Amino acid sequence: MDINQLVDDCINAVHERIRNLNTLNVAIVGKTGVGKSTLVNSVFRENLAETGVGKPVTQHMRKISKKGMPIQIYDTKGFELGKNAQEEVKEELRKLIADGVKSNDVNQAIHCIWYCINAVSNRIEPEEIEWIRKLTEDNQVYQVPIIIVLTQSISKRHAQEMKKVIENENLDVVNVIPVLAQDYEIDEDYMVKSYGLDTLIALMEEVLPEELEDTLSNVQKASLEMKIKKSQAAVATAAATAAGIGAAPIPFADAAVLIPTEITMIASITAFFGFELSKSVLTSLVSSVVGTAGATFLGRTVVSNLCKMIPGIGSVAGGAISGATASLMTTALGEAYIAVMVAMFKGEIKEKDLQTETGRKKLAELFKEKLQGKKR
Ligand SMILES: Nc1nc2c(ncn2[C@@H]2O[C@H](COP(=O)(O)OP(=O)(O)O)[C@@H](O)[C@H]2O)c(=O)[nH]1
Ligand SMILES: [Mg+2]
Repeated sequence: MDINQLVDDCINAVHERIRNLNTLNVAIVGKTGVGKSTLVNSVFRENLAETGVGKPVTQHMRKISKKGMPIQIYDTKGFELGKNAQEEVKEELRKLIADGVKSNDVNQAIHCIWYCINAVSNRIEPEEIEWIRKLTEDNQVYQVPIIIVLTQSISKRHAQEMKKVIENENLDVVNVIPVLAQDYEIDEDYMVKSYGLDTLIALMEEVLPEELEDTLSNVQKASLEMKIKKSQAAVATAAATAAGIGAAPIPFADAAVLIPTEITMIASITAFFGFELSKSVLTSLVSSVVGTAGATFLGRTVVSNLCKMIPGIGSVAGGAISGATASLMTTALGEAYIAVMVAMFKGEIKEKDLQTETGRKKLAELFKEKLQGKKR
């Protein structure tokens, strides 16, 4: 198998993995100006609210989506316009939820509602509390999780007080989460750092049905922790599969039988990080895994390179790969790939770096470090 073929297989596997993700549908309610769009842009990748396509679906609601992203946001407008408008929003939302359930399709269902209240204001309007209470009553049938998000919570103490006031209302919501979606500049010398978005994602992970967990990891950018945790689970699964394959020891030259398992693992990790990697980037990644840029064949080359790199595998008995070795190799590869994804997520490695010789060297170094079990 040559590298080009391997890269193509990887790309296809990544596309397939992403294509198979279910679509997450979130409805967001709240007055104009509370910070709904800012929240969406900060929680989800690609500045969704800004760059996505918004399509009116009802009088007070538009659906924001973007090609290649398995998420749809139902964004309300006009909630501040008074009682009539608020009644209409509730009715439209109720219908949206009911239609979703009727469709019997997970991709059409509303999975979560964010009710946004601006924490800068000093009080919560009783009419808003009553609106939420009515919504939760209607919601007894379908039980869509409702999260109250306290947006622009510049003062944490103040936000906590507001959270308590709301909690004392005993509304049937999953939680009240204070967030500051973007850093807030008080003056030249003082900046309040954004916070709370990872808590919101952790809560989403808890309340969403399992079939949307992979999607959440893909579309969100607020919790690196979630991406890493899910990726490590994919590595553990692949390592277990590899151990099974190696249970009857594999001759050195046939190590390529492990490749499909490893491609599946790489595809999952890529999907959890939500990168759309171009062919040239994946080529760089794959060639650095293989080690020598000029290597055309996997199998013996890769395995012997890996065995040299990973401590404890040097002594492969009888020229065959055991289950334990297959599992170790797969784990090392997975960990190395996660490390690269993390570096890319943090912007330490840029996609365009991978087109350059220096960038590729850096990547190869990182792989080598990881394969040798070094911590960065
Ligand atoms: N610094 C900062 N500004 C915010 C935040 N949330 C909202 N804003 C500002 O508040 C204004 C209204 O926010 P927007 O997201 O458009 O509210 P929407 O009408 O609910 O979508 C904008 O000028 C935002 O820049 C935040 O978390 N941090
Ligand atoms: Mg908006």
